[in-house]
Amino acid sequence: MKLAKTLAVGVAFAVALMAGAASAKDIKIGLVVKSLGNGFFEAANKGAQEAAKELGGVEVIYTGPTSTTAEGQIEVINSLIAQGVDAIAISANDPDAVIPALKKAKQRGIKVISWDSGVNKDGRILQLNPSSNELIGKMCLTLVKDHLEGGKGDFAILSATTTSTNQNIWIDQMKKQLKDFAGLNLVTTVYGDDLSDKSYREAEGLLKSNPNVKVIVAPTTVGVLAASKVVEDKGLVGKVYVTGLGLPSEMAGAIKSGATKEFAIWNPIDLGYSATQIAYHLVKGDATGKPGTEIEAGRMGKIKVDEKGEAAMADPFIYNASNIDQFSKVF
Ligand code: RAM
Repeated sequence: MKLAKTLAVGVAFAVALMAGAASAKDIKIGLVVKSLGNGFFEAANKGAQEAAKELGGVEVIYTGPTSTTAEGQIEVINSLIAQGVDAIAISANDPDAVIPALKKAKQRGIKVISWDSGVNKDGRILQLNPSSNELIGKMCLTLVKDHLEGGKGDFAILSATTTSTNQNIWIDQMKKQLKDFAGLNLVTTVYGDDLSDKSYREAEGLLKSNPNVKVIVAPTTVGVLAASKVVEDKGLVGKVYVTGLGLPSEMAGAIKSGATKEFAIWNPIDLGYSATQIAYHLVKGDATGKPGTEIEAGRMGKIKVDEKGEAAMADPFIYNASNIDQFSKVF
């Protein structure tokens, strides 16, 4: 009798323990970024951790390669598969090269989405864009125009890597919409690979070989910062301007020095928050992510998936001397 009772208590205790273990960090989400050490992704991770805390029982594993390569991301994906994550949310360095690794993840029952820099259809359930791609392209050209005297002149693009999905889409959009911006002349596009040093050298080189360039537009937070440093270091403030997509916290100095008058970005914290919410609901099974459906994303409300399997968040916002101090404290 006594033994039976002890056994029963023991079993109950073991069951309670197992239930406890299952509810503690039930769901693991791998948040894969283009590379570590990029302030944009660190801000996105803040949002991701916020979502994890809010949802409860969720662990977000923030990870990525040290350099912006697809090979590095493939290694990271394989390691996440080995760790038994439930979902992977990736900002890809290449829309296709990561697909075989992501398909392997899918075969193991892992829910895969892309966010920020997309993966092509075959490799993910959906792609979360920060904003409308068309609008980002138009915004970049408007920023160039605003920095050119009389709204006319030569400009150049400093991008991230040559295979980066998001930058390539935005550059395409800029080229498509150039016809609506009379007097803007795109001279060249160079690639700094979202590495500070390389971006700096590329910006420096392009100004040397194209002395007529009056504006560098960098649709990357790493590039825009590096190009502003070149303008400051080479005594070009007031002669050449830099603009594009930047983080207020990183670009406050460039606004103060005059290397830029204004630039734009969406909220990276909200982006990481939403990607995590979406991944969570896909794992829970209360959302499919299929075209035409909606997914609950906590404080961001419902996110709608379009016919192409993509969703877009808010419009980009412009930062200048009037609001830089306020926002540089946020991201
Ligand atoms: C860099 C990355 C990221 C992009 C931002 C604007 O941090 O390339 O993918 O969205 O810039």
